[in-house]
Amino acid sequence: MKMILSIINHDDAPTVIHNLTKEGFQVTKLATTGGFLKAGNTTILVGVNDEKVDTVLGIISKHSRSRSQLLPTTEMGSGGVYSSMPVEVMVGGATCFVLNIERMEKA
Ligand code: 2BA
Repeated sequence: MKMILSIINHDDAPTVIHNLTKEGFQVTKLATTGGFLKAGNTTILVGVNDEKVDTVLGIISKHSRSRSQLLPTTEMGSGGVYSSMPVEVMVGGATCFVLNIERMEKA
């Protein structure tokens, strides 16, 4: 058995979760925050048998888009004048980790 841990954009989360549950997968959704942008994202947990991993990754990938986001930065220039120079960062689609699960129990 595997645990798929996938970090996705907030805007993609409802569609990803809808399509996973429609296909019979159980999903847990966590509200998370990216360390770099310090912006909210969504992490989903999906526990599945090994042979279903590619199906789940396919559904997540199909419904997750990459986006460019502007990261505000401030720099001190000559003469002590601050200027803001936003940096463009590409975010996503989804960042997925597939973890081995030794045992699952519903107690
Ligand atoms: P954030 O940490 O907020 O990162 C947002 C985006 O900023 C990243 O998109 C990447 O394009 C860029 N970025 C992140 N750290 C950077 C750095 N040190 N220098 C330059 N650019 C950087 P994604 O790679 O698509 O990641 C989206 C979100 O997925 C991340 O949000 C983070 O919450 C999570 N994530 C990605 N890789 C991870 C990893 N190896 N471990 C844990 N979480 C990860």
